[in-house]
Amino acid sequence: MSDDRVAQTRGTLKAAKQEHVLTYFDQLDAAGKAALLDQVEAQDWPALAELVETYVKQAPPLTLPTSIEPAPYYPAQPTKALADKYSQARAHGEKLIREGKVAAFTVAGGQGTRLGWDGPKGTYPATPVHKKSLFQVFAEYLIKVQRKYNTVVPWYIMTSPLNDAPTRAYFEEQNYFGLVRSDVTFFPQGTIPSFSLDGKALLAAKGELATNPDGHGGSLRALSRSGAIDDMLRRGVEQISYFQVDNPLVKCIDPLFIGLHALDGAQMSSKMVTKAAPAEKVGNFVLADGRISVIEYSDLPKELEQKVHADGSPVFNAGSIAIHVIAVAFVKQLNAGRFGLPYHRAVKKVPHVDVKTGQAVEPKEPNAVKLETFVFDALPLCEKSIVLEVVRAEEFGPIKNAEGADSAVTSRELQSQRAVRWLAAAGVDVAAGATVELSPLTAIEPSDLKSMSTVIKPIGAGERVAI
Ligand code: UD2
Repeated sequence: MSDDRVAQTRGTLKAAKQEHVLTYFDQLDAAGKAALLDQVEAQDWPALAELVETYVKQAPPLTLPTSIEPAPYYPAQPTKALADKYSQARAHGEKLIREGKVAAFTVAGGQGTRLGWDGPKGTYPATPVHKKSLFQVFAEYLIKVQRKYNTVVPWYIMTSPLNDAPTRAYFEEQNYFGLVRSDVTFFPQGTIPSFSLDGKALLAAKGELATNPDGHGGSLRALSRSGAIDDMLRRGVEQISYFQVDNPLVKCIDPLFIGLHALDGAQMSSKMVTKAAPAEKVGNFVLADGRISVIEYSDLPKELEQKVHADGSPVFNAGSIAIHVIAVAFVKQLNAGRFGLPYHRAVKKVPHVDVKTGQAVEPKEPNAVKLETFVFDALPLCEKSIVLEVVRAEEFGPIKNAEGADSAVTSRELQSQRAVRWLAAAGVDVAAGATVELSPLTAIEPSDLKSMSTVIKPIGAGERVAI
């Protein structure tokens, strides 16, 4: 490796007040030196130096928009006036799907620390009877859509450098669940150094920066840098159906949502559920200075959170479930300019090497700042954005925690209850207390079960059945 390269990197780090990163450089072997230089050069140090001042050394002051109103939304049940629009939108969404203009996109780069699962979160056993993984549920959903509409829905999965290899290996092992391999694309998201509270980039080892994934907001850049957007354009894909890896109830591809978004000429749209309680820990959809935006639960002023209508119902009732449709042209346009999403700051425990002593430190208290961007912060950049209300029990049952709320136990229960509702609506006799798993290959919406009542045997109390 050239002395010039090392000198240049030292200079860049020095200008950013981060020269300690190369403290142990001379002790590394040739491969170690090259790896550290590669890692350092991949970061934008002048930009990081600014971030350290604005976001790391102190939390930036919270600036709220001047006007915060509830966001307008399409209701889950169309009013009479909207009934025709919903039918047209569904038909339009189906047309786009049939014509191969829709892709699925899963953000699966998170560290999943709350779940305590030793592997990519998408490999977590999610379903109530067969314990199929989250990835399998989505794969079956996409196979069903492809069969139903005689089309191809390419699937893009954003990983992180930490879980990319095990995610790919898992799909290989499972033979892609029957999907066509060339229609499934993995790409890792970006990372950003984790900083000490006084703004120094931490070292995970003597020859390695400690980094964290740059948040799901990083997906908007990673889609472009990885070549995924070019691949979509080659395939004629116009709309991206975006969902998180943690929700097995998600409608991976929803013709109504896609159709409403496309007919209204929106760039990025969102689904919302009525919050379970005013202080529920989800982002809030608002109209902020005239633009649809999400304000995190922790940032919504208390008086707005608790504000009620005359009938006592909360005014800010629209919770984000992190499901979006994003126009390919919008992602391309963002990346053509210099767009930057705001950073969010979290203080966490990050093990590291102490540069003064060379000793490994396992912190007992939070010692580091992790910076992330959030995808919903792109909403105010849209000229047009719509919000569609959906029924929580039908579309939201995430697995986030090892136990308690939003755990595998609650999600499996919700999956089974939804299956029972759909089967009962199709005329199948299901006794209370049964556990039912409905594969997306069988049905992705209640109408797929029409006329199944004659084929499916009645299900007795206490039975565990997978259909
Ligand atoms: C998110 C939303 C919350 C609500 C909830 C619904 C934020 C900040 N909050 O909360 O408002 O909508 O979801 O379930 O988004 N991910 C990456 N890369 C990263 C970080 C995350 O791919 O660098 C993925 C992660 O794999 C997961 C998703 O983003 O699929 C959500 O991440 P989270 O668990 O940090 O978000 P959560 O549950 O706190």
